[in-house]
Amino acid sequence: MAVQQQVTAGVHNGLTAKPALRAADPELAALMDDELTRQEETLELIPSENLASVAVLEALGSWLNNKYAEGVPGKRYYGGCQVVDEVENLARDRCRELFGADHANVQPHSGSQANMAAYASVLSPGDTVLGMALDQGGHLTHGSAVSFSGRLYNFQAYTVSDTTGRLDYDEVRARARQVSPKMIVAGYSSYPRLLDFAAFEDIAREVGALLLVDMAHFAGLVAGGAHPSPVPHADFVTFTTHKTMRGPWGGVIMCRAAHADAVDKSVCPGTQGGPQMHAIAAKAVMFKQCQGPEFRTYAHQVVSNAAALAWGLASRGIELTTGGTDNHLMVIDLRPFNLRGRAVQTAFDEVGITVNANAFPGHGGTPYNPNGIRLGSPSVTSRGMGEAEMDEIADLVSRMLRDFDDQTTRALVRQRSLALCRRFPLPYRS
Ligand code: DSN
Repeated sequence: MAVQQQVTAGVHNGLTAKPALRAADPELAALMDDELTRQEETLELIPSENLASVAVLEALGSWLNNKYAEGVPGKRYYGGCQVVDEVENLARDRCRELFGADHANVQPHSGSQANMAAYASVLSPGDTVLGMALDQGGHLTHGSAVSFSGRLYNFQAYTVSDTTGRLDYDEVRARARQVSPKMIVAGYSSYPRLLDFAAFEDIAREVGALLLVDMAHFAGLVAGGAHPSPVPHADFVTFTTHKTMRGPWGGVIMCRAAHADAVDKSVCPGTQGGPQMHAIAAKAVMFKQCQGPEFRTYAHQVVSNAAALAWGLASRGIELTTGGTDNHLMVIDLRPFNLRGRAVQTAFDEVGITVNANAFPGHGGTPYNPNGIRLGSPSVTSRGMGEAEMDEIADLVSRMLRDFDDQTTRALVRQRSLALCRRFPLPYRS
């Protein structure tokens, strides 16, 4: 009876009904309902988050979960892999076709695992690698001392320019000459500008290094033709599938043919055991979606929306690192407001705007409480929002920062953020 009431209370389609789960574990089912409501009623501005389609989630929540398939298609260590071989081949072929890559391994469980396996395919512990440090906009796996990357390898960092906040490729070249890395890593988690892949390739060739581009953040923009592709320039390209790609949580490694066997062995048995076949199936669905015209429109809209949001913020006097954005993300400098990232993130949660506190070069804060917040357009664009809504969001952000302690402002912003959310529902209920 309780199950039936919940089912009829608006949660009635294939994804939200979950009759078996509601019967088996009502407590967990209720938490899932709460999280769906939270997602529906908040403006998701964390640039690494997005909305997977119903088709992707249907593949993910399936009996493909049940199969062990260590190895690669055609060379598995377990019987019964005839069908999952076809599933993985679909994902691999679609990935190669989408990005024009020689080889793809679609098994990494996440972006960090993809980087770990890609590094281990050609590097030995202690080898020198040049990457963008975490406090410069890089990722944990680009050499942070608290990550396997910084502990296993001799990571050296290149930095952004003190004056512009942008990469200066002469400085990157000088740093590469200085440290003679075996690999250069290009990629970021919070750099709001395009990377010059040809420059990175040229620097890597000059110093005899391999080039790995971590396009975790912008893979979907590349797939949709809204961003230059690193694939022709790099020996390895890694990415995540749950950010701008709008797929299931996971990672992928692409590489030149010469590294294909080493990469496959480095993923399994090198750094992982069995692949998650349900996630690989969902990645296959995602790659198919990325090949279509709708996705191209989406990717271009993500970039236009980020530009509109950045313009809306800048025109209200809010300072952004590097002055704006070329991609899907931007970082607000909170110092002029005398605010810190942690308090802002918490206050924004209260008013239905989800952001994350983020460091930026020369910020002077701490990693846990930096002086910036990072915003992005991928998720709100997936809801169907456009430039007009970006201006509305910029206005809400601006009001919050200007009248930070004012409860009337907070109530008004909450009212307006909720109204916006209601106009652009998530795809999971209807
Ligand atoms: N944690 C991710 C992000 O938010 O950017 C990076 O993988």
